[in-house]
Amino acid sequence: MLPVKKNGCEFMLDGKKIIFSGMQATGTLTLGNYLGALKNWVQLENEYECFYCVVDLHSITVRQDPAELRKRARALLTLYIAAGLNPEKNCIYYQSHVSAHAELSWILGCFTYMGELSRMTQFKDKAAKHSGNINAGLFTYPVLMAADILLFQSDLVPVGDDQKQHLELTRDIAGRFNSIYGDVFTIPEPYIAKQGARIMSLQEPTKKMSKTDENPNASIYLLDDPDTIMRKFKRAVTDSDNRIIYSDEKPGIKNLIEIYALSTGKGIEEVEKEFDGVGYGEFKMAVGEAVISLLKPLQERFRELEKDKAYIDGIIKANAEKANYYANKTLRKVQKKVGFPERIR
Ligand code: ATP
Ligand code: LTN
Repeated sequence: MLPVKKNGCEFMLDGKKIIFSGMQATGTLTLGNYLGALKNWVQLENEYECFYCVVDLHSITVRQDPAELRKRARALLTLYIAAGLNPEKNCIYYQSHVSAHAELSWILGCFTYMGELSRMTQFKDKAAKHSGNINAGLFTYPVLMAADILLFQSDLVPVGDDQKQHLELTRDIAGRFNSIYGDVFTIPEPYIAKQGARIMSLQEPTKKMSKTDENPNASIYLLDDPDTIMRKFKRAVTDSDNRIIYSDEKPGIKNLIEIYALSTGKGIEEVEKEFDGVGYGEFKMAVGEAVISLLKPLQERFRELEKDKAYIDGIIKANAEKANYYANKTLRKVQKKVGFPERIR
């Protein structure tokens, strides 16, 4: 493979465009995380050079139990692989194993305005939800996210549409830095799927499905057993009109149609036709069955991988080395640009 120079940083990436994304180890992944993000990542590995991070630094913006966090972070990394990401082709790693994330975040924080950060809707939502712990990390969370993305000279960032605002801020910070110091960072583009970008809560379908929802019936977790999945769909909040139509006025049914369509690979209109005249009870069972079949192979693969400690450890080690290598290239360049003294070797 030939080294490729990208903004002065050497990338041995065969000229492919670079993709970066991450997920927080704050809970077990939901169907929303899968359909809105992870499932789409799997299709990108041949065309792009991909980095997928378990963003454990971000996770501590909300108080975590240490043993639980460690366990969840490992489960998340294992789920990335179980969902089909080949760890030989995709660099799957823990954010906390690459200290450049935190170092670049500090520097970028000095190029980000308080006003910009206070406009972030995720901050407002999380501050309201955790009113007893509105810490500075929660506020500067998007700066760390910008550092994640910019460290790898990423071209594209596949995320659900809740992250669009953070992506725009990342672009602003990168542009601001480049306008002072020259072309240091690649300006990333969001990569948001048309369908599935926002899977909604089964209990409050006007709110996104989230892995930290207090009501476990609101979310389908990727490791839920078939009975639990079926029970949650049967209890899903809908309306009393009993017609299966994809409409903004029927958020519960709209969400179920979308989940069914994405799980089976069918189009929205095809689904409407298939269930024309069918009652909600029967439809909910069909959605449950479709999701159970969708998740079955992933769950089986997860159980196998979980037992293979040496294999997962090997991936963690090798990929952390790769990620450190590329991240440090950008970090050293940034440090030089802002005027930090050269390292004596
Ligand atoms: P938390 O509950 O801790 O806020 P979360 O479930 O929102 O977490 P994240 O770790 O913040 O999940 O997000 C991981 C990825 O999943 C992101 O790309 C995000 O855009 C996507 N995502 C999260 N929730 C949904 C959803 N309901 N529908 C579609 N995509 C989603
Ligand atoms: N903020 C994101 C998680 C995240 C991320 C990233 C996504 C952290 N760093 C870099 C894409 C690229 C979230 O809450 N879903």
